[in-house]
Amino acid sequence: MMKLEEFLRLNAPEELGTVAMVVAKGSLAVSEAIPTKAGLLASVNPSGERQKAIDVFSNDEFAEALLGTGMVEEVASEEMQEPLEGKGDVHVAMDPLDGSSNVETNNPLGSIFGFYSKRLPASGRSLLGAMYVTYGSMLTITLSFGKGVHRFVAVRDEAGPSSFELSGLNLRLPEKPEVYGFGGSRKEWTPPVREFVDTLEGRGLRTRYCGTFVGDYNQVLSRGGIFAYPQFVNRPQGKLRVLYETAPMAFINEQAGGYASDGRRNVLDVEPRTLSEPSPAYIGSAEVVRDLERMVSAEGQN
Ligand code: AFP
Repeated sequence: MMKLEEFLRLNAPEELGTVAMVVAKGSLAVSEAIPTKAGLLASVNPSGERQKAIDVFSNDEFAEALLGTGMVEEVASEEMQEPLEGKGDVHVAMDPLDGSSNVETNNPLGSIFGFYSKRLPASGRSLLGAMYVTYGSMLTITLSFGKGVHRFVAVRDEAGPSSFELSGLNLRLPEKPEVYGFGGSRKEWTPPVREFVDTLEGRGLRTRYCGTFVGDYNQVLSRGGIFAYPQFVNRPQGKLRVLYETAPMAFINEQAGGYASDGRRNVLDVEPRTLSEPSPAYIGSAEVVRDLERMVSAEGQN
């Protein structure tokens, strides 16, 4: 079995390997803290959502560890108004605890990291790598530095601390798409999104939705299909943030043979003007997402 440290030493540029390793260690601390830090704090994040103790803890844990590497020039986070400044070349955008409203129901949670080469905000085209953590039935890390997608699982060693062991090399989306999950409700979706969803069951897909982007995407990566947080009639920009969420996941998805769209173009081509700019997102098996893109963009031309 190959451990994450060794994999990174052999397969990642030194800076990214160091940064990925501190994220992995941070995820162990976050995972342990979830049961005790689920109470509500009276603070609100830049998007106006109430923060829980675990949101603040995971933000601080990852930000401090990343800046402590001496390789990170800035850390921008969904949980902070302004990026934190450090010294180095890597620009990190993170959602330190994705799906935190799932704490109460014990559905999976996640963390998402984009490693950019440019000052933020920047488009996904300047991503050097990306990774996501799943806090589910297993703690896993899925990452890409532009040469395939690889997965590691945290294994508790009886004699010592947990380590991350390779569990999947060069992951690819399966050819036959099986699942779909769309955020929001039918009446909120725009007509082409509704029409597209109506075609999916006829194509043999079935619905699966857990309410955490990472958890929902993770099953699309394993089973094939599509996850979307779409454009709404009254919320044309959707909900998910380009910099922290959709671009890093699109980077990984593309490396696994998939495609991600904002409805008109590749998510990686979206140029966010602000750190927390949202965008509709449709991500998963290339053929399915391209069909959706055709339907959504055709509607726009009428
Ligand atoms: P929270 O972090 O507030 O739980 O939001 C999670 C999220 O941003 C993303 O992870 C999910 O895909 C999406 O929201 C779920 O949104 P709905 O609750 O509207 O289904």
